[in-house]
Amino acid sequence: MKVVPVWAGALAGLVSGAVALGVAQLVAGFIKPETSPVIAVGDSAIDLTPAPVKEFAINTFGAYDKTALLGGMLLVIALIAAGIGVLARQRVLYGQLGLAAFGVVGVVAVLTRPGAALVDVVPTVVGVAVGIWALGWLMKRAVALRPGAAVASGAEDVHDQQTLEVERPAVMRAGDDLYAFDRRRLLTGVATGIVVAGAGTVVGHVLGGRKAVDLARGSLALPRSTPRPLAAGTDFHINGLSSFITKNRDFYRVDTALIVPQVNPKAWKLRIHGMVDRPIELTFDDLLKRPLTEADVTLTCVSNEVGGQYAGNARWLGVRMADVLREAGLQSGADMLLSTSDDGFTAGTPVDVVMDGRDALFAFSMNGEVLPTEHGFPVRQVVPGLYGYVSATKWVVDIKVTRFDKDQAYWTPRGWSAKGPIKTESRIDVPASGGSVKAGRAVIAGVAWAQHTGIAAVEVRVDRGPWQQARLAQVPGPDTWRQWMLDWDATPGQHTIQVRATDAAGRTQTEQEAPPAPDGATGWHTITVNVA
Ligand SMILES: Nc1nc2c(c(=O)[nH]1)N[C@H]1C(S)=C(S)[C@@H](COP(=O)(O)O)O[C@H]1N2
Ligand SMILES: [Mo]
Repeated sequence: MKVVPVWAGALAGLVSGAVALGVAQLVAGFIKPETSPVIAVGDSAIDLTPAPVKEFAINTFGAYDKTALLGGMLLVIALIAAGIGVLARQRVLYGQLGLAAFGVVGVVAVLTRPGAALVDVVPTVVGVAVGIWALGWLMKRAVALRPGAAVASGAEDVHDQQTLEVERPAVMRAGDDLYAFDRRRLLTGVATGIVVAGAGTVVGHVLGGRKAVDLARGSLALPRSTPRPLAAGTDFHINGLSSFITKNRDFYRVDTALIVPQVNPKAWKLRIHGMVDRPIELTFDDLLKRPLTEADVTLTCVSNEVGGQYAGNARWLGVRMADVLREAGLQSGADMLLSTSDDGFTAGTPVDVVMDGRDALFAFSMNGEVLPTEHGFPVRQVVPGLYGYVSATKWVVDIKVTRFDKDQAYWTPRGWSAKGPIKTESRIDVPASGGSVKAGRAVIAGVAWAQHTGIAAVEVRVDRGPWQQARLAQVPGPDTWRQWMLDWDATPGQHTIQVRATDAAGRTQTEQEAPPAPDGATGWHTITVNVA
């Protein structure tokens, strides 16, 4: 084995250690995140660290003290693993014993955590077992029989290092010169190991994070809101017509997150800073203790095409953004709230809109349920009247009070308007576009929205005939969409149906067609149906 250079032994040890940790993380992700040996050893290290050292770490690294600890730990582990690999050059078994000793430390750490159970050692044991196997496999790949030496020994045996070391016949012991270092095979093995270690770590982390947040979501008791029944007459209950309230599971979802951010409410904080007199940091508990507001608000995405489905209406419960901002003390000249989500997305919301008395909320509940993770748990913004990309930051963690001429939010340099008031829109839900209808009495119905102004009228025309006034459902206020319907005597043949809405300020939707970019689509929703 001495034919294996020191660097190669160290590399094999390093990768075996990484595989052990990656596999352990993966298994822990499935079972219980806290049972990952890295976390357990880290927690133990924190507990065992003398107070002065801890204070030094916190003073030196600030909020990054945990990251620094983890980094330091991984560095030490890496050095030991490399050493184990160098040892394995003497004899693979020595290296494997070294890994096993490592495992023992991990097992002890896991078992001494408060509330530990015996099964908690499973991730460590499985991880170390796979690591031990990986080391043997890598060391085997690192040596090959020299060309021409095959006659003497039998090519099959050569790659079985463990028996090779112990049972090698005397004639072969004569020298390692029978064997050569096989760099290429070792490196392909190393690459495989890195992939396994990386995938295990990432997948385990995601699974574990999700589990912890699901648990937190499930056990959260929402503060009671002043129960407010749904205003009567908001829903015509027509088949195929969007219900007034969109169920959480049917609510459209738009965000830039590949993996839904998992934010634990226990660790969540909202920082408000920038052009304020008193910067604020709120915890989730702080938020729940504040006066609450419940509001029915229709969210709309700027990417919604005329007639599209990127709109939904829900009852949100949360804290008024204006109350919190007033406490922080907005400085004059500030005109933008730059909110940042846990995953780095940003939105720029006009200060005057949030402060004008409307129900702009830091929301933590949606339709009476704890906010679903994909809709921003634990806290998201909801601002009536603005498209989501400039206002509805999910997983919100930071608000910088600033100016539009100083800062830009996520979508602005990507070709979307810096400000995004929602354009008045109406949509035909029934009959379905391109569908067929039985001749005779039929109904045309849909929804229309003009958030924070409200819908005053909806008109429908068939085959470009005269506009007819649709009947409007009730609404609790100006911030939701409004159902509309019209009885129709459907005659056989193909028909074109069009709709247009007028907002409470008397402005009728423009016929002018515009695409969603840069600030929202316009035009009249037009469908064709077949009547038979
Ligand atoms: N963190 C984060 N929040 C976000 C987004 C995002 O990409 N990331 N997208 C916004 C956009 S464009 C819209 S339309 C709404 C959609 O909210 P929903 O997914 O709950 O329907 O979220 C907004 N909030
Ligand atoms: Mo959006």
